[in-house]
Amino acid sequence: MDFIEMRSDTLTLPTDEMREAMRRAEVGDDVYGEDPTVRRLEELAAVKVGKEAAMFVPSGTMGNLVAVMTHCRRGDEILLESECHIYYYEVGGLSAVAGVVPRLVPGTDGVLDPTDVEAAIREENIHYAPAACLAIENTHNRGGGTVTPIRTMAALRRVADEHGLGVHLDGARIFNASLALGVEASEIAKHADSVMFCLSKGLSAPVGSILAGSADFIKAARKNRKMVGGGMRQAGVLAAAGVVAMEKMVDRLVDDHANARSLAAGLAQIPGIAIDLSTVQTNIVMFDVSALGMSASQFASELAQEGVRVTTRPPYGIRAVLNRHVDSDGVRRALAAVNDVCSRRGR
Ligand code: TLP
Repeated sequence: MDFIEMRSDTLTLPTDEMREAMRRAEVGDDVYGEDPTVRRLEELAAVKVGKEAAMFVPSGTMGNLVAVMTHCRRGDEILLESECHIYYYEVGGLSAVAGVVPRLVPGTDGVLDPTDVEAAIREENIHYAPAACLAIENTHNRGGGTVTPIRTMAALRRVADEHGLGVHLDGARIFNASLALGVEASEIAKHADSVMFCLSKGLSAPVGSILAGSADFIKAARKNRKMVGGGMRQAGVLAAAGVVAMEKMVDRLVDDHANARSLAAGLAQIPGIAIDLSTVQTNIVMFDVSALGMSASQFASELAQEGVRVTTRPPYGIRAVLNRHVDSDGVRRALAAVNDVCSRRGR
């Protein structure tokens, strides 16, 4: 890449080892349960997050949707953090497809307060949609890659238990959370009944996510996955890259976190850029350009002309996601480019 790609960690390309594993993958028809590579990935993934069973899905969005369909009946209520991915970025599938009613609870930078969740759960009343599930996102995308601490996960679990709710964890970036918290991913996932995580983000697989849970949960989820068209055939070609992602790519996320911290520290020095360093906990860096008198999209397009790609959080927010294609030299070049854009604005 001759530009610095920080729009997302989803833009990471498969490694040579992944491509080679894909070429060699032993495959079968996975709808018949006969793809050995998919099975291997699912077994590996279940162990990694400490669940009985796991299922390969084409995307995180489908993993979350199928989880919601499996936890809830149509007309049930699901509690979610107001800015969470399931609500914000999944095309309303939770209502349009799963038929559930979202009840939003604002968090702090995406982190839910168990007391607020408890207050949002309504006692049974003939008028109300029955609450069936609580969804937690860790790390939290719109929060800026923020991490929900283990004690908060445990407290949220207690609240859910007291009210008979299932707990789903959108752990698209659970290994980033695990690294930031200094615990195994299974220590985070144990506070949820189901967990979705992505192979296709910082772990660099070309396609695919995992939904894990109890054997019964995954059995029901397989049927829901089939319903929404996620029954794949010789999917071992894709799963093979997922196996490499799980076995070889988790430890390298530490580099993305270090690069995110140095990008954030550099941005904090540039006049016109506002950044809350306390939210920079993993591989996402959010900052604000309002003081430059530019919209986020104006800023992003000027930066793109300097060879640095980021996404916008309108009206003034910018998101940069560190990934394996951006090294410390890339961070340095990105900071120089931001500096240039800011200086042109007379800052
Ligand atoms: N996030 C993408 C975009 O959809 C915004 C990104 O670039 O960050 N949960 C979380 C927390 C996510 O961040 C994402 C993807 C998903 C679920 C969905 O995964 P995919 O893209 O595989 O459907």
